[in-house]
Amino acid sequence: MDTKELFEKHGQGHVFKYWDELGSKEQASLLEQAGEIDLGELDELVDTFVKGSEAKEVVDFANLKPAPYEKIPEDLSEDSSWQEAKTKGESALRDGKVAAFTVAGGQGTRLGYNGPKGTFPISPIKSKTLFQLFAEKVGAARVLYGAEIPWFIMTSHVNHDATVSFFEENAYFGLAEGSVKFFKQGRMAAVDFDGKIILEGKGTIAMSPDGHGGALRALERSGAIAEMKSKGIEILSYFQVDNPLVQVIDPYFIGFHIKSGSAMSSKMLPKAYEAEKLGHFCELDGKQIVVEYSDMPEELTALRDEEGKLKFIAGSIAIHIMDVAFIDKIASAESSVQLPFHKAVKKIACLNEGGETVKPSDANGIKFEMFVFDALPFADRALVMETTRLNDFSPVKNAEGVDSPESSRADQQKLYANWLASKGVELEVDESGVPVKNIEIAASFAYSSETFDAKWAESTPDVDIAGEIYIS
Ligand code: UD2
Repeated sequence: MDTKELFEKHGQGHVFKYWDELGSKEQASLLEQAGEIDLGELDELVDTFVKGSEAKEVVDFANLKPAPYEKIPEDLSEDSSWQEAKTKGESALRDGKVAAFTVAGGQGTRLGYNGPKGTFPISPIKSKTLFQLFAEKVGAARVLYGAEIPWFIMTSHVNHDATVSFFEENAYFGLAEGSVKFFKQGRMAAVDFDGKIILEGKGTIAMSPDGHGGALRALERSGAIAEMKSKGIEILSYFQVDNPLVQVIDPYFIGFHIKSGSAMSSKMLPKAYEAEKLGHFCELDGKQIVVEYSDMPEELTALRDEEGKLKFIAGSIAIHIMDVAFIDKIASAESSVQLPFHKAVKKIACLNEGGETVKPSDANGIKFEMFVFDALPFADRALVMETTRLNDFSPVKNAEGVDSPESSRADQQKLYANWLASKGVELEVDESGVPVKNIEIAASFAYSSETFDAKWAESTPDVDIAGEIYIS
């Protein structure tokens, strides 16, 4: 059966409505897109999410419990369990068992920025981009541990070429070219409210990235997992492209993952307020799950213990450690595991009656995405470790207000000021604790409080607190 017949059989023959008007290149491109669609999978999604009465995945909220987590002590250096973890993490790093992994396939629409999100300038003085900040942290960790620490970056069809060109133009920010590896995530067709695939142009299907959960199968399909296995890499340090404060490589986190025998570990923050847009780490039937903020009933989000503390306090900040063997187990071609899809109702560019592309003013269709944290219940063990906002989390999501470039730059400066204050260098700060004069510390100098301590002891820089401070 040829592709067109197959689409007709699945009630999607309209995808080829304009076939005869297309040139041969456009026909080839349409066939390529069509070939990426798993029609059986799409039929099931339409049955569940479009025709089915159940709009959302059902979680048994009555039996949902908060997930336990490893609490962060006041002073890490005084805590034997944390020091043991650090030692284990450092030796895995020195032994070349760890790679860094960034999911950077998203579209960044909320930020109102058109390029790949990683190319967004975000550091307070030098306006370094997100990608440059991560590159510098990877580079610094390579020097510190004397290991290759390859860096894998997942892009999508929307931003792959622009991302790769950006690294080329910037000489990979000093990292060896072959040590940064890009691969594209998969994509899914969008459907209208009747379950019909949406055409964005006469020869173009409306397709969008399959969610960060698509990372697992993309890692497998791209050959990245095979490459890691051949290099002896056992552990992936996973983070999102939108968070300039992420440590990228954290020996404590890697060590806790190893020492607890976890297959997939996560960093958590106590939620700052009930409605904060973070998923919740929970337990259900002895398995760890994340319930996304939008799926959690308000009465559970607001539930408090006797001390007035939020009961479901553990917020997910999308920083994970994953065993390569675990990814291989659940995402290999032989695996029977399928991460669930989630639906997102969106405004999707489509063709009008006259065959012209239009952007609708109201939501007109559904996109399907997988979430990486849905892999957690498949892990025999899954550890959650507490971190602090200052040291790990200040994402750039919105153009203004909460989680904006402005708030993230302020948080970066608070962290740097905090490091200096620990050495007795007090900067003048405003009422929210942000230094009045700009400050930036390059990862080549330090990318965590401990690397800062070590570098400061080795070569204390001259700091002129009267002006802008850049330490590199
Ligand atoms: C995510 C989490 C939320 C919390 C928050 C922390 C989900 C559903 N929610 O919220 O619980 O942890 O992050 O910041 O994840 N991406 C891809 N490919 C895709 C889609 C996304 O690579 O197809 C990347 C994207 O580039 C970004 C990250 O995943 O780095 C997060 O995606 P998002 O902005 O959709 O997630 P958000 O902010 O709703």
